[in-house]
Amino acid sequence: MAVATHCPYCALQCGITLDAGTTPVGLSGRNFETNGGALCRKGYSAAQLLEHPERLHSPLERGADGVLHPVSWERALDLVVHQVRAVQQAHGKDAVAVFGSGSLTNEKAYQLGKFARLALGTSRIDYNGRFCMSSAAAAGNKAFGLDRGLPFPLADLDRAGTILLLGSNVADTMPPFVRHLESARENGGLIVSDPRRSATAELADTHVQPAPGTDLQLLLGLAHVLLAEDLADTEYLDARTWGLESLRISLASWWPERVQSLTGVPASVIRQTARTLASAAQAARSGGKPVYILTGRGVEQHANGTATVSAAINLALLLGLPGTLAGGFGTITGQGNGQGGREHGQKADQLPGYRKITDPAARRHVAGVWGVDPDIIPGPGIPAAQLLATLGEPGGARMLLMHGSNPVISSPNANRTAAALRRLDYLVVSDFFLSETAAQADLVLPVLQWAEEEGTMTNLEGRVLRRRAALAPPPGVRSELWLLAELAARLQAPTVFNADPREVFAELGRASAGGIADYSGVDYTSLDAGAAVYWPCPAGTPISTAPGERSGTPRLFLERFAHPDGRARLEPVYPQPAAVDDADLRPGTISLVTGRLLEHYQSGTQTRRVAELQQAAPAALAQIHPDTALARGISDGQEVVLENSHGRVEATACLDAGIRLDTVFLPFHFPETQNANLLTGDAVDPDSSMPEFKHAPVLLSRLERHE
Ligand SMILES: Nc1nc2c(c(=O)[nH]1)N[C@H]1C(S)=C(S)[C@@H](COP(=O)(O)OP(=O)(O)OC[C@H]3O[C@@H](n4cnc5c(=O)[nH]c(N)nc54)[C@H](O)[C@@H]3O)O[C@H]1N2
Ligand SMILES: Nc1nc2c(c(=O)[nH]1)N[C@H]1C(S)=C(S)[C@@H](COP(=O)(O)OP(=O)(O)OC[C@H]3O[C@@H](n4cnc5c(=O)[nH]c(N)nc54)[C@H](O)[C@@H]3O)O[C@H]1N2
Ligand code: SF4
Ligand SMILES: [Mo]
Repeated sequence: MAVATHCPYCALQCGITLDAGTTPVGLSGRNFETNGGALCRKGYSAAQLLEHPERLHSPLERGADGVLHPVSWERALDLVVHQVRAVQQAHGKDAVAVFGSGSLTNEKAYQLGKFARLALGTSRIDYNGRFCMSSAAAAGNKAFGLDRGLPFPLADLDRAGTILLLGSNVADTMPPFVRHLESARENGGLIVSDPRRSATAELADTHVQPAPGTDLQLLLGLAHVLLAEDLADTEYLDARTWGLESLRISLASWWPERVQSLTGVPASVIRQTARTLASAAQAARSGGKPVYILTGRGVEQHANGTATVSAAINLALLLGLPGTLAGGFGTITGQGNGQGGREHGQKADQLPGYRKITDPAARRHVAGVWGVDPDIIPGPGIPAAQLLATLGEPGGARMLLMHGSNPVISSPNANRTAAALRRLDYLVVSDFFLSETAAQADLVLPVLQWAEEEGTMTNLEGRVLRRRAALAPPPGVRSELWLLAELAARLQAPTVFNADPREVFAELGRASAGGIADYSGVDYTSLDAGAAVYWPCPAGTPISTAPGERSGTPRLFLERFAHPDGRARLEPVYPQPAAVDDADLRPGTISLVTGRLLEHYQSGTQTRRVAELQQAAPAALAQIHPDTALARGISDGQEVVLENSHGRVEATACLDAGIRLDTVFLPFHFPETQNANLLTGDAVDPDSSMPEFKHAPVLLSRLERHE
């Protein structure tokens, strides 16, 4: 029987039809608003992982021989409970930590947060979205009082005349997204900022190539020109924002020639771009084509990531765009449930509904839904990079439960993470494959994949979608909701944990009611009947199931921003000098930028197991400018070494004149000696705790083999 569901991978959540009646399971693109029926190679091949021979079918316990052996679920659950008790008795509640994921359904993300706080009584929970959306979230919260990646339906871009896309390579990371850039392209208005000529930059009418980590200065320069040339929308600024005067002061010294010297983007291009944006915005206000500013990880995954997104939002506000039909600002969420995953309590400082864990009223409300005393809910924990770095150290956690991340590959300074995981007393990893992190675990728990479970995901537009089961659970494999419910009961949690996704969603709705991300008006029945629902959607909101109609809040901020006074905040930002280890200030150092290839997803646990994807991109290629290579005696296809004070990576040179001379690019999908995160450091953004993934000083040389 054909089942309508969505792709397991990224936040575009393309529509998919699964047919379990065929062998192998049939998978095809389904006409859905974000993808128009198209899928990328990852989506098309996703069903191959359902019946993959390396799929885990039994819990695995590390024996005295150091090897992982199959054990029964009974034993596995007992082991977890025994270890939790032993570790917490010896070292306190916070000695057990939980790490979640933007891949989890809303139901699992919610349940994991509740499990950490109530069943374990620990404050130590955070998730891999910290590595993904945190800078955009921090800046969105400051400016608008609310963080929803796109505060408008993606289809709104289909009318755009101008799009400024900063640090996003959707042509590789979300190929069907490109259709939503077509209108701007036809208008000659697609402007892309990327230090390399990415597949997306290739599509642009204007490609600016700032030095890695300098988009902040570029954006300050653009905003400076708007104010210096009187091009800002003062009527909008007066009516809908606060802070113009302090913003003006902060921008005074960012004249284009100074910005050129820091970014490498010519002053003339900065002036021209600012004027183009201003005239397009002015035209849009009088009924012309809308103007959008969008950010991706390229500008967010820096120690100045939050400041950079704030600068991009300031630019959009100066142009009078957010909260109008003349355009807007948005950030392109990454993981499948990167949006919902950041709303329901996986974050160290958060309770469901995007509530603050430090807010007494929020604690009372959520405790009421959970049927517990608010005082037993722990306070805020610590962010992901810090949580990982301190494992096994005094004050750090000694036991870790991992759900949906593979930090041996994907966390910054991977050598440090691997050492931290080794210091743990006990590591439990839930996954469907033996990821590099699972391979280090004391206990591995096999869980269901997307096509075997029911649930909801919230896509990059804030639209709540149904993930549907097309296949029965394989033998030996359990759902994570079942797992958490069983463990909670055995740990004598002070409240009930339901294992039925529909029930959990209804509870999540109640817990989120009155919060920023209010889901209380959403239910499975209306989603199943085809309703397009965007949060916030408080209980009682009329829901339409008519095709083409939208319910909830498809467009945020049209009347007011989410701050109590309804106004957006202009946030003055002052660039801070980059923190670089002295050891890395050597002559000949260039900037390592990391990111994604079309064929692979994240740490590669899934896509490196799909033969056609693995064959298409089997190993790490280092993208290097031919002149940079020539100066180091490197030719195309040769083995190279990249090194710095954190580690050393081997890769194959791929010469490409589209990348800056001072920059080298590596994908982060590969393990062992090809793991790009061996080179990323410990710096994090002061507001969001986002690691500096996109900028690391490295020395590049030819690999000399001494056999
Ligand atoms: N194929 C594939 N698709 C994916 C994923 C995947 O792993 N593989 N992951 C999903 C997830 S979780 C995410 S978060 C998204 C990420 O999607 P994107 O943000 O599009 O992906 P990245 O490749 O991380 O970075 C985008 C671009 O930023 C550029 N960049 C690096 N440093 C800078 C800089 O300082 N300034 C500017 N302007 N640009 C810079 C890089 O050269 C790169 O082309 O993709 C989602 N889709
Ligand atoms: N150098 C560098 N590093 C980066 C980035 C970068 O651009 N450069 N990007 C960062 C970003 S944006 C992200 S999002 C992270 C992502 O990196 P990770 O957090 O490692 O994410 P995945 O590779 O998706 O890992 C998910 C793991 O969970 C499993 N999994 C998937 N779904 C489920 C589920 O429902 N339940 C359970 N229990 N397991 C599941 C998968 O099999 C896989 O092993 O990487 C970050 N790291
Ligand atoms: S673009 Fe994203 S959601 Fe769509 S098929 Fe590819 S991985 Fe799946
Ligand atoms: Mo991400």
